[in-house]
Amino acid sequence: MKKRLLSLLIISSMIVSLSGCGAEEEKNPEAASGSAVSEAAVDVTPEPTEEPAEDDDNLIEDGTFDGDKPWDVYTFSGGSGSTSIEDGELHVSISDTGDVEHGVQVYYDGFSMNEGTEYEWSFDARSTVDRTVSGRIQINGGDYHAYFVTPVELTSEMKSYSFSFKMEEASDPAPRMCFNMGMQDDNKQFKDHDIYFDNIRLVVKDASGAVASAADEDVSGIRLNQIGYKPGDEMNAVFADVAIDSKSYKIVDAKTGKEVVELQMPDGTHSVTNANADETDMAVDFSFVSQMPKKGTFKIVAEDGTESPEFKIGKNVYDDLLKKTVKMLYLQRCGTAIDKKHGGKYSHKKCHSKKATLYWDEDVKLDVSGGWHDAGDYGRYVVSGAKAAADLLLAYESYKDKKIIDNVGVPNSGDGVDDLLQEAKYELDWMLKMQSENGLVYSKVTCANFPGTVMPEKETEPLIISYTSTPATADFVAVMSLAARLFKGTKNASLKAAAGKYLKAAKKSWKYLAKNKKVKGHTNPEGISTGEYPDTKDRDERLWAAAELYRTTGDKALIAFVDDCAAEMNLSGYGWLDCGGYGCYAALMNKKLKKAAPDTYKKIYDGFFKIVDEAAKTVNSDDNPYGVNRTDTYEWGSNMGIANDGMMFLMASRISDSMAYDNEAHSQLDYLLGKNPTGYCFVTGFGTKSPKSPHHRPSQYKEKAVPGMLVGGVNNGLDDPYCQNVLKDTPAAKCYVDVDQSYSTNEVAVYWNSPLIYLLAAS
Ligand code: G3I
Ligand code: 9MR
Ligand code: ZN
Repeated sequence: MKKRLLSLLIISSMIVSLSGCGAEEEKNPEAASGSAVSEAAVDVTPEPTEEPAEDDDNLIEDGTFDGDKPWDVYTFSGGSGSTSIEDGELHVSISDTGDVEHGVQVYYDGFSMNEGTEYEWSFDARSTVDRTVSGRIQINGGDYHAYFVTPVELTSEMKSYSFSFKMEEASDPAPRMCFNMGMQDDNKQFKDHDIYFDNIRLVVKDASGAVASAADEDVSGIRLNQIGYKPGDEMNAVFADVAIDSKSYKIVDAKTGKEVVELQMPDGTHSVTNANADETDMAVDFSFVSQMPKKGTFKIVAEDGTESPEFKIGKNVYDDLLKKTVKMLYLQRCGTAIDKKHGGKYSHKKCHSKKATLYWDEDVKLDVSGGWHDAGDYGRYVVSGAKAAADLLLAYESYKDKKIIDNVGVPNSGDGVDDLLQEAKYELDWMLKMQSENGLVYSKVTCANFPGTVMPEKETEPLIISYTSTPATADFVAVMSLAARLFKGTKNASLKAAAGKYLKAAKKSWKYLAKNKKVKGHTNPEGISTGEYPDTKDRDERLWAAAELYRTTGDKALIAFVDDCAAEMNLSGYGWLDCGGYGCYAALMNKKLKKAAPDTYKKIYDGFFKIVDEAAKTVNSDDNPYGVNRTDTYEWGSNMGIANDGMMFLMASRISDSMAYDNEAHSQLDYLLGKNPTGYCFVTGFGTKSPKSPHHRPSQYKEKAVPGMLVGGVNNGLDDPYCQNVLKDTPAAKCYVDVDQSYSTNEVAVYWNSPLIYLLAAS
């Protein structure tokens, strides 16, 4: 803060934008202008403040800029600027406003606002050119509409501004205060100039009208799989901070409330301190209760009356869930129209079908239409897509004898061909188009930036193909080889024809990799801000590629490559980043390898089972009531990690030709479906308590979540501004929030659904 006598300011004609959020505004995430929610009363108190008031009640930390942390700046569409602290003021240096209002946006996140409360917003500001900027307090995500917006006319003289307004919308625990300093309504663009702010204050003026917000209530303190169990499954619940001294509990019929059976706590049941969830937990095993009926819908009732969510027992408990998780992939299809019959509310016109341009050569335009939209965004990425397609193919390969999945409710359902294969084919046919001349595979095709909350066909910015990478290329080889093998074994002519093409493509890319051992990693090219999927190592991908291609072709020349890549650090993972686990599986299910190279086989076998057994130990450890393979680290997309662990255990059972790890696998499914510290069944539309507001553009646009989507889940890395605000004091294992702004906990993705599909196909 600079001590100065501020000049007198009279705000005479304050215009408050009351325009709604039109479709045009939704195009760019940070763009939307004011909504009709806040009525601004302009405070025309022209009192200059010589000494600022005591600032204890300021909701903005260091609004006087006495520290050394400037606000952050976001630039878009030609805008360019930076921030610094200069002489106790926030200095914004702008070299180009760009051509949209939010071309340069300086922002502050980290406060909260309550419905019905009146606020006063004040600050001092000046600019080296006479111009208008837009002061906004807005929702920080979705359509970014403003709770309060006002033009701020700046001159070279430091003036103070003050506004008061009432928060008319629902309380927001994580809004954004910002100044949009791009091109304003009068279409004026500016080049080099500087803007200064000081004494930024937001204070509660009148809280008497505040509306109490409904707390997000837990369904109950008993956590269990909210979908249910098949007869014979291991069944267990966690009593989290409730009834932990219970000696008995009841199972009641959920509909009639009638007691089915009263049970004593099994011997050895005891409570433990669960530091990561900040709870005292008691794991209760009710698996082998012979009195338990084979069919029905039930609840657990603890001694103190606490009730669990409902769960079913029955042979078909997962059928509907499996169908919807596969249908989700169909609804993610790009480059095609989704009709009313199959898409219902989420039907849409053909999207993303224009040719895409190579990032490094604008003269080259390619047809790379097709594939799935990756997640809540509409990008299409090879490494994540390969993982998703592989899971479907492996689920088919492993469980086809148990059931054919041909009733998902997509156009090709009921044709006698497994829907998992057809859905995977949709992605693989797109991936073929991503193969470049020399065999290297392009990493992704996206627009330069993420779009606003629009349906897919409304994302019409130019499509850009990013650089090739060796991880993408090796993934391509692996999944094409796998598909070729499986498709060849079907009776379907179109799949058989595809098998030939896939194998040819796999060999071409492998040829490149075999000759070029150097890793070519991937990072975002400058100016592209969509998903990065950065990866700088490719030995795990190469292991998978060589093992899968060898399993399909029997070409012994590949053994040396398998052996070469089979070092311990490359043997784990089933994700877009680490995928050595797939390589192990391809190698260890291959009798040819065992025979031709027993040492290599043993090396991989030992390495793989070391990982599996360590994971099983953690899952089963006494102080780990939720039975997952992790303690204090929940990364972005942890639900994928947990589903992947489930796959790993099932694969270990298959490799060892036993059911040795099936219970551990089921425990991962239980976590995803409700036996976790958040009490959420993490799949939209399923369970007693499930995500309602996923970060998924079609769901956000339609204001109703597509059913059957697994959200990312707990993430104590707090990787988005919303959860940074709201979850900062939350224990690790509970860092999840069902709000669409929180893309780092509540987004969905095709490759998060796919390992869940694998688990459900196995169940
Ligand atoms: O590799 C480290 C690991 O060593 C460490 O133990 C762990 C602990 O946090 O972090 C690991 O890195 C994480 C990495 O994912 C791998 O799991 C990063 O912290 C984390 O930020 C990173 O998140 C990824 C995110 O993009 C940001 O890059 C997610 O996995 C990935 O699923 C997500 O993908 C996005 C796409 O970019 C765009 N489309 C939507 C999609 C889903 O959100
Ligand atoms: O929608 C985007 C999501 O798919 C990504 O996983 C995420 C991280 O890259 O980013 C989301 O987009 C947000 C962007 O990163 C920052 N501005 C807000 C965007 C949407 O809320
Ligand atoms: Zn599309």
